Amino acid sequence: MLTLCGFSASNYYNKVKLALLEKGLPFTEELAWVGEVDRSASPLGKVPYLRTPQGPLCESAVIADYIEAAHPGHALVPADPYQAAKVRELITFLELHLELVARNLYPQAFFGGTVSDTAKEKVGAQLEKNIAAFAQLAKFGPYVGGDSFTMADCAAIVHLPLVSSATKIVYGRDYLADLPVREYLARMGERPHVQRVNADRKTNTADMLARPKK
Ligand SMILES: N[C@@H](CCC(=O)N[C@@H](CS)C(=O)NCC(=O)O)C(=O)O
Repeated sequence: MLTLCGFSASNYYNKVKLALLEKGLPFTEELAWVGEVDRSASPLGKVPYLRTPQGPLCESAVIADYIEAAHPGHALVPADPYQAAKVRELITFLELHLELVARNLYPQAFFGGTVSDTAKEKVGAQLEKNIAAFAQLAKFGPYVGGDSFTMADCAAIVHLPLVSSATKIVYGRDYLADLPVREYLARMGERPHVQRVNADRKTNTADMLARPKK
């Protein structure tokens, strides 16, 4: 049995949860807020982490690779090595070149803090460049990598909305507006497992906000 640990307001957690659901794998969830992480399983204290019959694993991309390799049924990564690499290429762009850059804006966008003008300028320029590069790779036809649902969609469904919201709030403009992201997310939102992940995210976000501040 697999146990996914973390909390449903986390997009990294949801990327793995969606992959497990789409693959039809049985799993349980173990709630672990930031600060309550089992550091023997996730030494940096980050979520998600996965308990497997062989031991724990952390880092969402690594966990996604493990799930796919250990349970090849309902494949979310193509068997062809080149096509598989194209899926991983998209995931790398989404995680590293979009989400991780946009994350510098989150203190102001979502947590009531501020980001300096210098940082805003630097992050804005980096995002413009990275989004243009991502646009060259993404197909949205109808899935992010082309004609089938893959692990890249599990990443796109959780990462793209945050990039849109953060840029809209901080710069007054959605930096993804020129891509068909809204239509894509609406299409993906029709999938029952995406609906479940989104519903759990809303409930868990409310729980998180209601927690006493430490
Ligand atoms: N590279 C990690 C990032 C995970 C991550 O940053 N998770 C956030 C929650 S969304 C977290 O645990 N933050 C707490 C911290 O960094 O201490 C992954 O892909 O799993």
